Amino acid sequence: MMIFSLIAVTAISSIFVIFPEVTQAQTEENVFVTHNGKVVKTTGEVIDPLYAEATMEFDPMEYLRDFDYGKTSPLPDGTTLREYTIVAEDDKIMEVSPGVFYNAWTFNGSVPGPTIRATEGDTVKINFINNGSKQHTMHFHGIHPAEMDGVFEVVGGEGGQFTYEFIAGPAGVHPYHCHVMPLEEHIVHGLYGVFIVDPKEGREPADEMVMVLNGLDTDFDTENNFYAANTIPFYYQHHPIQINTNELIRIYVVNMVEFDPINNLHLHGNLYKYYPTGTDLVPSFYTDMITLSQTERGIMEFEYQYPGKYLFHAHKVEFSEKGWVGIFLVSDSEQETLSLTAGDPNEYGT
Ligand SMILES: [Cu+2]
Repeated sequence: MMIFSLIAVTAISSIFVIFPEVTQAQTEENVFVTHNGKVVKTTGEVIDPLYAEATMEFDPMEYLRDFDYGKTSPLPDGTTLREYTIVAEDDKIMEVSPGVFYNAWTFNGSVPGPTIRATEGDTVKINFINNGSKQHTMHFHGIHPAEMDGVFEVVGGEGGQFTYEFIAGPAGVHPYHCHVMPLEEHIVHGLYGVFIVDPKEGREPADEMVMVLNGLDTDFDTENNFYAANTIPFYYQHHPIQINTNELIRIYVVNMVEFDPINNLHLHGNLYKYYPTGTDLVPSFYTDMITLSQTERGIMEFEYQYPGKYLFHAHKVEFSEKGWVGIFLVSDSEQETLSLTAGDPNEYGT
């Protein structure tokens, strides 16, 4: 405990030395020394976690299967209105790994923001409130009018508001993100999330999950220091995702890694059907490996035949060794069914 405290104090003190003061929003370059002694320049804002009051917690297991369907109400023409309130902030500090602090910019207090879900043809209404110190917007990928694109209608900080309203479509999985310049900075700090549009006819029932592939530039040198599926490096390796044999798994995967031109996803002991962008109901590939550029995304579907532990990870090994790796823990659904029915006195008669 002593040693841990000492390490923690040393780590925090070294951050204090590296970031001696909270700098104000500015456009001139800051020159500073990173954790590993490299001297770098950045126009980004450097916040000292010791002096930041707003900390945030993020639970990747909860995020994985959490879908925000909004507040629904019927419209006179028989279609559905879905309303969401999204609040942007840019002062949160998140401990992404022990002793590693990150100035997270958030939609509704998390990175990624909430997974917004609607059905094709629904009217989506987003009440956007910018409580950050900088200008932010919400730019959705998909089809919508120009003035709903979240690019030119910049929303000022300290309470600025804008209402985005459009018809959800096309069916598929799309990213949303802030589109204020410098874009790279606004994205890499965490202002992004997933927008799922379900086809009108629905999809086959499945155990559904969202995986946002992200990178964390913790020392502001425009290179990622950590990689992850859903923000926390190595999280699903230490907390395997529990699934069952012979059960359809559907993953909505979105690549939001900046700085590196590609990312990829390899699944062990299995292959998956892959639907690029999720816009077609017929899969384009049956593979164990996809490669994704920035904001490329799609839907993966698979079932495990055999129980056990299976890795999934970037096959760009640098990324997996810096955190983008996880485990599916597959339970035998047959055995579970057997053990449940074995105790049923009506099963064999009395
Ligand atoms: Cu922004």
